[in-house]
Amino acid sequence: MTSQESAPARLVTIERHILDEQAKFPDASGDLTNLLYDLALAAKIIAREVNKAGLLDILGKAGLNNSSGDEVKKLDVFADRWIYRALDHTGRVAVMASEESEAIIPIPEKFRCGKYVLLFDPLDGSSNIDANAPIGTIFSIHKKISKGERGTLQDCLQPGHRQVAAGYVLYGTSTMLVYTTGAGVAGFTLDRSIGEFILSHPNIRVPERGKIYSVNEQNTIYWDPRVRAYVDWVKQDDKATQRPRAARYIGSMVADVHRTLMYGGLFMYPGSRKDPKGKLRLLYEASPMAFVMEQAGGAAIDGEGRILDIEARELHQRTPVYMGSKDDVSEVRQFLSGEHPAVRELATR
Ligand code: FBP
Repeated sequence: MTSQESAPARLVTIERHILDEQAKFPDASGDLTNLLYDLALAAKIIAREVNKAGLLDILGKAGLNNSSGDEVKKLDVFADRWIYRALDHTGRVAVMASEESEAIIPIPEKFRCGKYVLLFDPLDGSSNIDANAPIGTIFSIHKKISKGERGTLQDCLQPGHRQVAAGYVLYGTSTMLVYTTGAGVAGFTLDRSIGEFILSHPNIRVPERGKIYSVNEQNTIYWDPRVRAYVDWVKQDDKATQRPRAARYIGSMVADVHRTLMYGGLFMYPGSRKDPKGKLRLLYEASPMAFVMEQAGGAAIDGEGRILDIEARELHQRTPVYMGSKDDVSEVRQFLSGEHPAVRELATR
């Protein structure tokens, strides 16, 4: 086999891929392309710090609390700051919103505003940082809809089906960036030796049916009986319906959803008596991951309808989340609506 034959089919950097995607939109100005570049750059810088977190004084708490009263980690602050600095001066963004900031983040007056809106969770799964478990960054991009020159809260509170792009960076065994612009999902792996995100997962498709369920069962006692019935049901023995299913839960949404994209199954963070709307944030976590999941052939609901159809009212609103393989999502939906025979049988007991 010649060296040419052994080389990867096509060596495609993320920059090359984004440009190819742009070519599909004849009137594209290139702003979205460059915005995605900027995010890829920020991801490389954050990956560098995450990768050597154990060696630097960057682990542990920053002694701050974010808008939801969660304790902020030093790496959160670092990631938040670098994403902001990669985007604030580019003239491509009109306003930003971060899970770590109470209010919207305006573009400094000295810089021009652009036509896009960036919402991001700078470091998702931060409770895993000090345990060196996978963490991630999540981003969601919308078009500016408000009339004025500067972006507003209204620009940030748009339903998920209006996203023009979304994705995440997974800081795991390798660093991956996975994104969609509404024409399928592609994954890139960071080759640190050349500092490039290389196309490693073209056209990601989630299996129609999975054998894995992913949920924090610590909250079982607070769940609606129909949610409990579903989790009990997946543990029973029935080969015809791929049961019992394997339980997998990392406690970092990016890592749990990425595994679900690769292997299929269901990731869920239900509402409960304790937190009726669950824990995950609509704008920074559920909506962008739902866009990716649907673009990969999967589904994402809040227990009733599509997560991408939820009207956003507040910047930090939360939503229950059920996403993954199409068949698994329709199954859990049947439990939540009370239609599934196993739930109806419960009602007769
Ligand atoms: P952060 O974005 O603040 O880290 O919180 C979100 C998160 O860590 C998700 O990544 C994960 O799915 C979930 O919270 C884990 O919550 P729990 O510890 O309750 O299972």
